[in-house]
Amino acid sequence: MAKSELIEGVEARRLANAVRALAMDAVEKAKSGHPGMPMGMADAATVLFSRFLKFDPADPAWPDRDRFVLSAGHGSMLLYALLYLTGYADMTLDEIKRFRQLGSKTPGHPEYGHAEGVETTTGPLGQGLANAVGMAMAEAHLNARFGPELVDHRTWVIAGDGCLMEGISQEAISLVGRHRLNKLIVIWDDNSISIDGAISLADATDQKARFVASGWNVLSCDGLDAADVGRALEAATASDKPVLIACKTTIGFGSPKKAGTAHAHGEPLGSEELALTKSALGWEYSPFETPEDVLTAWRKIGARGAAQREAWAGRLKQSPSKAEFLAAINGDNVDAGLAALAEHAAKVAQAKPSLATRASSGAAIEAMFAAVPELVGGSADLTGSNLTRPKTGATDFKPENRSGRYVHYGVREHAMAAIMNGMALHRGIIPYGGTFLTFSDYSRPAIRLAALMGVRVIHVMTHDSIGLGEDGPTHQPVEQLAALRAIPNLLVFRPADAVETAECWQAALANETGPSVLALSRQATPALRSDASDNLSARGAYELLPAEGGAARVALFASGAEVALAVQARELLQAEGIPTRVVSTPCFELFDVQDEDYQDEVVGSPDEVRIGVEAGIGQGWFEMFALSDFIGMAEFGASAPAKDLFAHFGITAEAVAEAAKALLA
Ligand SMILES: Cc1ncc(C[n+]2csc(CCOP(=O)(O)OP(=O)(O)O)c2C)c(N)n1
Repeated sequence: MAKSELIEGVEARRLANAVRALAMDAVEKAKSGHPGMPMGMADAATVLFSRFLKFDPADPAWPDRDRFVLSAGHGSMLLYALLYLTGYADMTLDEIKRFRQLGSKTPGHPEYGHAEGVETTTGPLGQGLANAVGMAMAEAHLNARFGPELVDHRTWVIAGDGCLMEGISQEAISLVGRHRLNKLIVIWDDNSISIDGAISLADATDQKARFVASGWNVLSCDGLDAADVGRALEAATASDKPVLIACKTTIGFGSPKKAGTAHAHGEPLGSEELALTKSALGWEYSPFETPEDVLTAWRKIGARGAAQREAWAGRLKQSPSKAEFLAAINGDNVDAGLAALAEHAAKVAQAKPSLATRASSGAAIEAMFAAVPELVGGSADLTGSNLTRPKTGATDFKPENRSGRYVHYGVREHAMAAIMNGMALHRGIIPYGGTFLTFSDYSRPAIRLAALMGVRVIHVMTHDSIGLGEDGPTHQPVEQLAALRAIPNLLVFRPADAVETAECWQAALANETGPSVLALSRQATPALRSDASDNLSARGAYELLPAEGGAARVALFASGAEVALAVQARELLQAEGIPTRVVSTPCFELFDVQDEDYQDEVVGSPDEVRIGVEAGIGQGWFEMFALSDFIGMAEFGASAPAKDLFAHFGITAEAVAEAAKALLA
């Protein structure tokens, strides 16, 4: 590294050593963590933060800041050290000392919402890279919508070998390559080491060739040479395509015994080696101490962005689009969308269409799309099946039309979900995307992170049961609803008819603190509701039909397309003089948070026979509604017409009525 490289009067290496020292000390104190990556990448990150990244610690959420994503989340101390050194108010030295402790702003992996400057939760490798693609897409879209005066920033990523080995990376890089989003710059920590040892144990990919093949520009640099890193980053900012910078580093750089080995990856150096390392780096300060000249220089670096932010604020003030821009960033148009959906629900309550709920969802999207310009839809190559594309108002997002509000994600369910997370985190976009419910398994890791982060992402998942018929068991979800319901802070909706579908869309759109899944039928369902004045689905479960001829002896609980079947079963039972009521259960999670009185009222008296009906597994049903029995699936489906399958698996009105009578006997 060129010794002469000076930043704010201090040698770049000395600035980087402050990052290294904090990372080593924090991991040592916590007795756990990953020092190797921050030690290897400290020089490159120093160059990025001091010379390229547009940020202002005094206003961390400034909308036109560059986004920085530490995809290699195990190296979290790299980010925490940089946030502390550059002067983010909430990242105090105490927080650094509380690394990995309960309630700290410095959890083991960066978690969105804990400390300012952490743009996304990373740790599950590859997710951050795909989030960054979503952020870059959001930037490009909003840049087209509001112009460069208000939106003109880059997305920078530090990714490791692990991120690049994960399958999601290929999904993400090929999509962004196709879109030629040149403001995305990925700095690859090319250190040839992961946990088990050398990367060559498990991978011989020519990564540079892979990125080139996916439509990227690829640059290389010596990650331990600030001048060389600066040269590469400078070149990257002039690219006409997304850029990968292969940044050659040494894991655990500075450690005499551990550098360049997997031993530096994920364990404290140990006091002896730590002392040897500091001495090798010429760092003669006590634990957690950053010498004044170094801290002053870092704080000056942190203060530089204020001028850019103020200039931007001035432009915003003058802009005729100011109100529209702020409404977009703050999600203020959601109210108009909710109103449009309420109007739509009232119409379908009158019209009473018999439609597949996927078609009702398409109509709901159509109804609100114009009212909420922030909605950006898409599908993982199933547009015609998911019915996610409104007939009016949606054009394709593409290089020639970045203001397009419809994304063809290609066959990339996992990246689609992670990209939507990135869009939502960026703000200014409310993403929704479609696939088949059975492939929620492919999206699941990213859905889980959306739930953990608490971001509004809406998944439209159609073909939600054996009711899809002939495509067979590979495509028929059985355990997916239960599996999704197991994710905390995720709302899983399964509407029964057109009114409920509009209501569920309303609840999903209003859910700004977490993701939602809309599970929708391929097959038509009859209209069940004729009044949409109150959003009953938002209560999670409600009595659709009361018992007649006395107190209910049977209560049938059903979701989605099976509600109509429960209604038929009720008719059979009522015809035999058995008072039976039907409860529709579009969203377990929302029912679970209703007050106890309401829950008791819906669940009913212990004297009733209570049967659940859903063409999926019964897991979760018995506890939620204190059931006596459940009619559903206990095995995989089969390839046949839907009607035959329901008969074959015993999910029929007759079977429900028989089960009720058996329990009453
Ligand atoms: C999806 C996922 N799988 C596994 C892990 C566990 N893990 C954390 S770091 C790591 C190795 C990463 O290697 P690399 O990216 O080269 O990081 P470095 O060793 O250079 O720090 C693994 C397997 C994880 N965090 N996420």
